[in-house]
Amino acid sequence: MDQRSPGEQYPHPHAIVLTGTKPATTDKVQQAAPLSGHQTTDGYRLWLRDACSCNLCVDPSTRQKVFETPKIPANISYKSVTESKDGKSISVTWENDIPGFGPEHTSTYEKKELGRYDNNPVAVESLQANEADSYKIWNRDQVSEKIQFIDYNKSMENDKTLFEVLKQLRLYGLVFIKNVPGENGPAAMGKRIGRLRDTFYGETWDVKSVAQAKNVAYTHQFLGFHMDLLYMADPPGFQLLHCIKNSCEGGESMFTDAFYAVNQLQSSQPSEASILAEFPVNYHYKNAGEHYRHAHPTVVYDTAQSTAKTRPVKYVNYSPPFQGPFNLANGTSSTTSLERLSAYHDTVRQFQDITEKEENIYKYKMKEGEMVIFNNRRVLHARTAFDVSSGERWLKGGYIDTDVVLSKHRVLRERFEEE
Ligand SMILES: O=C(O)CCC(=O)C(=O)O
Ligand SMILES: [Fe+2]
Ligand SMILES: [Zn+2]
Repeated sequence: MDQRSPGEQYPHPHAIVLTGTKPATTDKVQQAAPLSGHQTTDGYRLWLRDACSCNLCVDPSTRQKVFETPKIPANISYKSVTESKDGKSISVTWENDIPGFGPEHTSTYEKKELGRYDNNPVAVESLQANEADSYKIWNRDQVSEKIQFIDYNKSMENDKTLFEVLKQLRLYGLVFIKNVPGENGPAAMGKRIGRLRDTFYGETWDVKSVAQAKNVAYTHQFLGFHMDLLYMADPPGFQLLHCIKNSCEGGESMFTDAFYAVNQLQSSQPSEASILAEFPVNYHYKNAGEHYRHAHPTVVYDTAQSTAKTRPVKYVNYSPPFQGPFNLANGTSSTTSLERLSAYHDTVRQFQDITEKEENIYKYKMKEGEMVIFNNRRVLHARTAFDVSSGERWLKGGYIDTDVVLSKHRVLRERFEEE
């Protein structure tokens, strides 16, 4: 939170408060060396000033930016640019700096750090779990080779092991934890990673077959491939399911990589695949005193990373059991016209065919004491029917937000993968 009111001056003891901006001296040649090329442009000057993270510009305690980008004068320029003796950093002083910043303000930048941002819009986003070059799409054989069952105690006690868990999630969106004690693995793991997402199902919830179930998951029926909570605007990024009892016949878990299916469609029918990103699908949950609804397209591309050649997928939204009727714009050329519905239907059928092919499904009957964690915006989950007369089945579930997982991942990555 910003404690200052807008317009209040910057509280630096030595700052000289200017009330206006001086016009730039046009007769003075800019001393921009050792900067060169695009780094001498007006745009880069603005970028560099904005990026200063000295103790005057970024509060050392909160680590938050103290000035606002619009306050940078358009005519700001370099007073001096010098390179450090070891050549690893540069220091800049400013002409026409932001009002309130005096001559003592020196901006210092690590060249390596500048390079990270330079000409690389992806650099800042490169820690995204769904980043194109960091996820590996899979079919059954590929994931079977890579899937890991990681020891619970090790992942709780050892940060490097937890990093392995998060890495599996980033790459494949699927990981298993074994030797999970007690009856609430999601609560413990949620706390270990950060915190669980609380929903109307509770912080954690029980997947058991019950009478008058309020969700198809809480029955013994076959449950087809789906994602959870798509009737919300921001569905949870990750889901945890801890198997406490599974002595019934049936009740096998199935997982399939929806990104793989999109990828296959894209390469075989690029023109048809695009409708998956355009046609909105309604999801709803209206039951037991709740009424949630939200529309999502089946595919969301990561526009921040698109190039002419690739269209990396950011999310897939697919959850047939929770679908509501489609909106219709009869007789118009709108996204949701009847014609477009037919085209959508055609393509989503092909999408489903791919996700349901046996060679694309990782099928596994979870044992007591095992917990699966998967990316709910990428990997579809399903389970086979089970026979309640033959035993007992009980899973404990929970959700974690993508941001929470990414935050932990970034912190651990910095420790264990220092580039
Ligand atoms: O019973 C299962 O294995 C999965 C149930 C389910 O889809 C869920 O809890 O989200
Ligand atoms: Fe589910
Ligand atoms: Zn600064």
